[in-house]
Amino acid sequence: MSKTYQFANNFWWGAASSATQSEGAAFEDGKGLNIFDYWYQIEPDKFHNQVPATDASTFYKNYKSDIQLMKDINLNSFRTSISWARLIPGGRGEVNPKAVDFYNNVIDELIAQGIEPFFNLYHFDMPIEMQDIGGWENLEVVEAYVTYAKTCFELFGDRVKYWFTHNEPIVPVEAGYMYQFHYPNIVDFKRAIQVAYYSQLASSMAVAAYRELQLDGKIGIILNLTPSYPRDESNTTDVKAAHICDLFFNRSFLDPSVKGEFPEELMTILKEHDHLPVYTEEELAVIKNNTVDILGVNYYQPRRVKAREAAIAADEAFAPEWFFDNYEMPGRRMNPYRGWEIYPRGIYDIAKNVQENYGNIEWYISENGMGVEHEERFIGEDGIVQDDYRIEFIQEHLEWLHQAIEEGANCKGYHLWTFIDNWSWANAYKNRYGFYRLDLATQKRTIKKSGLWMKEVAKLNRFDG
Ligand code: BGP
Repeated sequence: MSKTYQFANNFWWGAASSATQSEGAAFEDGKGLNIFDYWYQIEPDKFHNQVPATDASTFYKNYKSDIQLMKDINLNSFRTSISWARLIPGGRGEVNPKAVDFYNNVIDELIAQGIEPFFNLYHFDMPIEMQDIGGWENLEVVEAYVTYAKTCFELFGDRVKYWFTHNEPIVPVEAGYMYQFHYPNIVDFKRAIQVAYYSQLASSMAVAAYRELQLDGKIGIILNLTPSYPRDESNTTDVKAAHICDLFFNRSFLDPSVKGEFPEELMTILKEHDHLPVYTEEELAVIKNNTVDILGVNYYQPRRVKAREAAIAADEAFAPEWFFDNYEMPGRRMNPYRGWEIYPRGIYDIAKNVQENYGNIEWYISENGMGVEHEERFIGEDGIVQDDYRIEFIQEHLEWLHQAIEEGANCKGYHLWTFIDNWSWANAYKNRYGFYRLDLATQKRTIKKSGLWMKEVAKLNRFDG
């Protein structure tokens, strides 16, 4: 029997992207280089098919017609970011007037089309000059970021009402300082912890700066909350492994952002292993006093873990992997076109956790989506990608989200990753996610079947499941 899933009239139906992943024009109009622009210059092979961010989908030039495409499918919110290196080339000093014009134009156009701007300040794209002096390991960079954040609030805060300090701050920690996925490709867990701590401090200081300006809006942080499930719920060592994984990869930012404190258990583990970051009591007070108003949640797939099996080798440096192994659960449902697990119920579990343990703070899905390699194989005779798999993916996640909302979860919106297929860090255009297909050669945008589906859902605030 079919059921109607009705959402609130003011629910945000949106899509998400980020500056570096959509703007293109990486070297134009005074923009400075960020770590990805620079990394491409020295190691182009690290990028899928050697495609750089310069080839992102030209939102810098086509923002007007792209916003019209959002309007065409009835989206009422758009989550993107400001490029620090475009607004303040080099990371500190003069503001780039062309960037101010660009972001003003984008904001004004979104508002004119009835689309709410959700703006994030930092999406992995550190200005290279800031990285050169140590990136998030250096307090000077934290201060430069806070000045940049304040500049954004002053320039755009009269119209942007939803602000976020970071997107997935754990990713630069893991990708840049633990697992060598992103520049600066360092493997050093002690340094990773300092990066995490100063990223959190930067976020809390930006919240303080926002509050001082007394603007009429809300500020939060976007976290990739990844539920970590134990192999065996009845095995205490597996359960403990999942718990520690959650402490390291979710609660390390969630707790200080929402509750103002790092989890005590996490601090004890770090202390025992001589891995506490450099910190001061004044900084901890800033974190304590500047918790967020709102939360963005990115959810793609869960993490499954089991108790670590191998003994710790004498020369093995301390790392989260001391406590758990990843677990490839037999029979788990995989996305056959990208290799990530599909587990829609995870969104419900996140919602319950936020409701029960984080004061039921207002939140939004700020990213959720299904990446597909070689999506051209699904283009139908009418030229439209027949992405029924994506419709099914979105619908199932929305069904679980709907159930959580019915049970009191304070989720106010859903943003698909992404709007038009976009460039993605080292993966470039490998995985396509958009409501619109992007033809790389011509830059032509063509709606997909999922875009047509969302057009109806966003119009009616409901769908039949
Ligand atoms: C998220 C990031 C996005 C985007 C997405 C898809 O973690 O916030 O910026 O990259 O993942 O990633 P990918 O294109 O690598 O599949």
